[in-house]
This record gives sequence, structure tokens and C-alpha cells, in this order.
Amino acid sequence: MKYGCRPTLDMLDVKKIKSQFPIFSQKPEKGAELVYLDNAATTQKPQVVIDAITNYYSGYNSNVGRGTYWPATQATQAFETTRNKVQHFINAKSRKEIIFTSGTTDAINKVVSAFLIPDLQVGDEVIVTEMEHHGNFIPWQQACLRKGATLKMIPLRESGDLDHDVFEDLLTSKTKLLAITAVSNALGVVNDLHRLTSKAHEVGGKVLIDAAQLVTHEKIDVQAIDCDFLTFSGHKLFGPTGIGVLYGKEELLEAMPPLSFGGGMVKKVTLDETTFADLPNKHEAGTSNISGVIGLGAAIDFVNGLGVENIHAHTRELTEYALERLREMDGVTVFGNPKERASLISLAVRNVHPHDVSSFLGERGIAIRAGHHCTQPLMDFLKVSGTCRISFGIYNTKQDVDRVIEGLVEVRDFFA
Ligand code: C6P
Repeated sequence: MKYGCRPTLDMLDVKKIKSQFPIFSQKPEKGAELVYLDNAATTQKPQVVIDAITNYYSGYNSNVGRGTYWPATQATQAFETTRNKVQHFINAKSRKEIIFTSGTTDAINKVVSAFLIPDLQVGDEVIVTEMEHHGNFIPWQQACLRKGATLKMIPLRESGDLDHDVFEDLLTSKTKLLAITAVSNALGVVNDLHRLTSKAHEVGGKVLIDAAQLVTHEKIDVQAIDCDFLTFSGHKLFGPTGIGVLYGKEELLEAMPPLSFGGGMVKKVTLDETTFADLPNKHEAGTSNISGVIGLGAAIDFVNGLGVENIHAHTRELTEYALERLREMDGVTVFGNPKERASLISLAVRNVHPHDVSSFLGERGIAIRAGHHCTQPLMDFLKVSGTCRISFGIYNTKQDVDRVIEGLVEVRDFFA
């Protein structure tokens, strides 16, 4: 679909979109129909993505970048076409800047070991935030501990927004890197990436953005943000698990040692030395997750067909409706009140453990997540061990919101 003729929200037929996700057509023998409200954990998969993976395995299964026979050339073309799709999806300058990884966590770990650690000196500083997912926290923390560097943390204001005044005070000439999530997976806070990035650059720091939760929230433009690295996972974008993307500015990826070593990433190997392939192959050792890449390509087509802005408009409407209903409820606390919120809500039911809430709802076919959401520093800030999280996707409806609210009323009254 051409950009200019995308459907508007009113034209999006959610029922029709939902029918493209086979999981929702299941009629469970026992229990209620699935109300899936755990989209921040992973999204469901549309038939086009499942078909793309099946077609690869049944129609042209081969390794890529090696063979010259027909299934291999077709597989290589599908694989490399996805790289172009990712490039355009995030508006990277060049396809050489797109490296396939197994996910966000893998991409961040690779930047830590190939970019940060080799140059990290005692006394250098890395800045993260109090809202980071452990995947964008522990790798930096461990690198700093190992190398005698300092890990600094941008605190949150009561609303859940970052405290930008403190952030600016944290920046020094020793700031090596700022690692920041675009969207908090536990509070839904959306960060001001342009402002944070430009401030870090003023002191010469590099910036990595964890975009795991951003991909269905807004159209990503790495050139406009001017970040140095950006990572995301396919499975939160209606794509398969086990595939993710590392974007890096070409000059940085060029200067870095390979993310890992092995087949497919070399020009010449002798007993004494190895010369490495050009970007992007230099950073993709071994056989890639080919079906995952092809599935990711189909997921990007699916999302482009709908328009990220339309997905977001729909899920934002549901989020606002849910917030309105939750705020009317006695015995329920919503965490955070950020300036800009993505399509997720963390809450607590008075005197009920989050896991009891999620189990109770789960028995009624309502899928939410409970726990610390891999954000324990944030839970410490909130002074709780965990929360209940509702997160919306394109196939959710107001009826789903009503179902979860009814469930919360029941759980509250049951445990009262
Ligand atoms: N958050 C959630 O339920 P992986 O597992 O590598 O695909 O993504 C890790 C990750 C990194 N950053 C953020 C902001 C995330 O939300 C996640 C994954 C899931 O919130 C699973 S814990």
C-alpha cells in the first residue's frame, strides 16, 4: 500500500484484522475465549507471517549467502529483501547498518562486548535509567563492574517521567554511553529520545536506544533521532521469536570488531590472521535465523499495510478508555501518570498479590502479565515487588477492556 493511501483509523476493521490471527479462532473446550492483553510480552502472529515461514521451509529451504542453486538464491533474496525492509522501516541511511540478531537482549549484549568493553577505562561512565528492562541494564552494569567504570542512573519523577534536570547533571566528559529505553515496558512512559540523544552527544557520549516497546508505538526514524545504536525484537512486532535487529551507524559498525566470529563473515583466513567481510556480513557469523528473518519481513509488510500510526491510534484509544474505567474503580491503583503513555497500564488491586490477579483472570481467558516485568530497579522505585500489566494490540477491542474490568471487579470482591 502506498504511504498516501493508508487507511485511517475509522477505516480499520478490527474484526477483520483479528480474523487474520489464527489463535483467536480457537474455541477452547473449557474456559472462555482468549482476551489477549499481554502484547508488551509478545504479540500474536498473523497468518501472513506464519505462511511466510512455512513457505520458506516447504518451498525454498536453503542456507543464504552461499549456494548458487535455485532454492539458495531465492532464500538469499528473501533474506536480503528483509534487510531492505528493516532499513526503510527505521529510516536507516544504509542497509549495511542493519544487523540481524536473535533479539533485543542479544543485540544489546553484542554492543556491550564489541563496542563498549574494548575501550572502557577505569572511571568512564555509562548512564542508564531507573526504568530499564534488565536486558538494557544488566549488560552495562556487568561491563562497568568488570572494568572499574561507573554506572549512573537517571531517576524518575513521581509521574514516572525521567528527571531531565538530574540527567543533565549526570553528563560529564567521561560519559561513554547513554543506554535508554524508548518506552518503559512496565509503566508505559514514552521518553523524549531527541532531547536525551542530543544532550548525550554534547558531551561526546554515544547513545543506544532499546526500541523493543517502540516498534508498534510510533514510526521510528533513526536519522531524525540521531542515535548511534537502536535495537528491537521481531516478536513484539507480530513477527517470530528468535529474531531481532541491531541498527548501528555505519562508521561505528565499521570500526567495531566483529560481534562474533565464524563462517560467513570473512574475506580471507590464514593460520596467522583473518580479514573480515564488509558490512553487514562482518557482524553476522554463522547461519542466521533465516526463517525468522523472512517472517520478520512479512511482519513489517503487515505493519506497513496497517500503518504504525493507525495501530497506535487504535491502541491509544483503548488505553484511554481503560484508564478512564480503572480510575473510577475503588481498590485499584494505576502506577505512573506520564506526559506520554504507550498502550500499556500497570496497576495493583488492593490487598491482592499481582500473581493472584493474573491467575484469577487467566482462568477466565484473560491474559495479562504480573510480576516485576524484568524491571526490578523500577519496582524498587514504586516500592512494590510487582504489578499487574495490561498491554494492548491491534486486535483488542473495547469489549476486551470491559472483560478485564469485570474480571478486576470480581477479583477485588473475591479477595476482599
Ligand atoms: N519485555 C515484557 O513482558 P527480548 O526478550 O530480547 O525480545 O526483549 C527484551 C526487552 C528489552 N527491552 C524492553 C523494553 C522489553 O520490554 C523487553 C522485553 C517483555 O515486558 C519480556 S520481559
